[in-house]
Amino acid sequence: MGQTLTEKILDDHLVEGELEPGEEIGIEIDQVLTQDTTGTLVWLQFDALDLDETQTEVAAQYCDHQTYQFDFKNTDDHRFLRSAAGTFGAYFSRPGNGICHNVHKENFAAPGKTMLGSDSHTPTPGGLGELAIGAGGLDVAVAMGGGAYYIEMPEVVNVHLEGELPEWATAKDVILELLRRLSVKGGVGKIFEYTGPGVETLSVPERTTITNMGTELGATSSIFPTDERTQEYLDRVGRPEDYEKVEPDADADYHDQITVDLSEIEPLIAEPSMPDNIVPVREVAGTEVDQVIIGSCTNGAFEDILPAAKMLEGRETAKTTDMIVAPGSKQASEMLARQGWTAEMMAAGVNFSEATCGACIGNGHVPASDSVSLRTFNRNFEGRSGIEDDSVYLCSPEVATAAALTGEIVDPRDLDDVEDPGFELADEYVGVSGSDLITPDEAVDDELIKGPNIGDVPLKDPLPAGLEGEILLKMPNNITTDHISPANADVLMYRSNIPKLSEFTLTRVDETLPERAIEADGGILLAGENYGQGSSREHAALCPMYLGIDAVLAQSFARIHKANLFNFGIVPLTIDAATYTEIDQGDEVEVVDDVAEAVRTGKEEFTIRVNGDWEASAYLDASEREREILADGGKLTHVKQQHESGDDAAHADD
Ligand code: MIC
Ligand code: SF4
Repeated sequence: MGQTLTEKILDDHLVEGELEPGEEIGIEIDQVLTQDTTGTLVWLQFDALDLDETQTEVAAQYCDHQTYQFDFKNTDDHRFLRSAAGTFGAYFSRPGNGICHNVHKENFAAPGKTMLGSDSHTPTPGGLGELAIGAGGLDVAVAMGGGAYYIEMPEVVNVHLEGELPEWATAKDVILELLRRLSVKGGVGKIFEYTGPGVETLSVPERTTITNMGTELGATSSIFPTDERTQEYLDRVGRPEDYEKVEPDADADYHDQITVDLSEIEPLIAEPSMPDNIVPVREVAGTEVDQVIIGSCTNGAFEDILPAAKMLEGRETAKTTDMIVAPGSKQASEMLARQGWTAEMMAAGVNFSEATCGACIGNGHVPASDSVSLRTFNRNFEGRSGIEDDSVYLCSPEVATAAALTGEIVDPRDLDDVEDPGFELADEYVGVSGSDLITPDEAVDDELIKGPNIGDVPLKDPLPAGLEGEILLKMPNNITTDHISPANADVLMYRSNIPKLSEFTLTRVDETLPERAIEADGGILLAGENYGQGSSREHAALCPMYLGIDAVLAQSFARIHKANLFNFGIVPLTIDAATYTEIDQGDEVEVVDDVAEAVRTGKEEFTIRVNGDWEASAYLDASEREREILADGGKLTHVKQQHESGDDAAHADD
């Protein structure tokens, strides 16, 4: 049997383990990406590990999430990040230069490489045949220091594309169709590999829309083979030499296959408030729309905004509907401006934003109360836009623009006088201003500059023998990291100040949680399926750890969040549905076994006693390495100990 493309790239980078689904493997990482709201912890931990220089081929620090700098603390974070990039040898992309995934795609994404990034949409360059994975900041820091990245070998699923997209159907609709079929947890433990004759009908930016939003399926990554379309894109962005042919063997053995006939795709939309709440646009046509935003790492590229600009040319947006365009990169902004499209869009009523994540996480353009917002983004989790009870829909730039023109949701196929603008690449990608991407050689700092809000990363004690506590919160299925550690303007400024950030932990579910956790001197959390889906932010584990949470009992965990729980010494135990139903908030739960001993010796089934009254089983699914990390009280302590004992963990093992 031949190999899948995923297996080939992993094989080339394998430093430990075997490529058997479910087995833990260690891989070498070529490129690393980090951004402003996870990056501060990455560098603080890089420094705490006594690492002094990045070892990967590319390490890039972007400033994209909080570029409006509402507070001096945001600006201090950016200054710290520039100083860290300079001190340790990373590229530094200045605030306003664009969203990490967009700028990385334009400048560094390359076939056959591996990448780790402290952002969940890191898989975006999969559209160019790069195997890119999102992870917690500490894992990224270790990889940047030359350490391997460890992961359970995912199952590789073949998404076989046939046919060609019809008029008005877009790449966004392809990934929405997969979300419709598979749901937000359909991709957990999987890598989606796209093959088939439909691949060559999609250009690189269309492919990266699909790989970007594969994250919403819960997938570890998504990847396309490379071909003439990849070469064409790399030629036009000025990096023809980065092209390499990468593809699966003809007889590659996939775990599963899904077929998507592109010719049957129609305009789709995700209704509030989950990215898998998909319906055909026609089903919700007529819904009045108050706000439309085009942007984000999914659909904020030059090629995504161009169709909107063409649709708007010579027309006006509805008086009831505000339209905002937030390009994904300054390069896209500059190109649109130079070609005259910015002026066309402005004349049509568009309000232009700087290149930023911004509204995607509730930083700016917060919808009005009781209003409808249509966005080309990838997530519409409740409250993420900055207001609880929001009504955010996700769709393609074409569907968004149709709504801006008519004031209501409309399938663009039903527009009378507007033609499908199609999808095209620019002849040449110009305008990456040299001063916005500072190379390691051009670094302007050589020591860390910390503002008063930038604190140390707290550590946890080694795992004790006894583990017991009150169930402080019982939560339903699909709790996101946005619930656990929100990311809007009031909160983001504390990403480098864990004691302060902890005060916001899970307050979107129950505002008394932080106070109660401190009063009770810690405790245990209880959740349903897919706990911790969404972002890679390790703050969603670090803050609960700071509040004294020792364990999370859940029916299942999202991949990155589970890794972050290990990294910060919180025990993630899986329970069945019946146990979940029977345990209530306020119950006292005790793990009967000697936890430290059981974790170290590889025990998988634990007994929990509830209210001293009845017992149930809870399971720990962890590799030997994860067990050691947990028992030591977290990865920072674990790696430091290995360092001190002469085992150069950060470079060799961990
Ligand atoms: C997101 O889309 O939720 C974020 C904000 O980009 C996060 C990173 C963060 O919390 O800083 C992600 O996707 O990992
Ligand atoms: Fe930024 Fe939104 Fe993309 Fe996250 S999903 S990186 S917040 S644009």
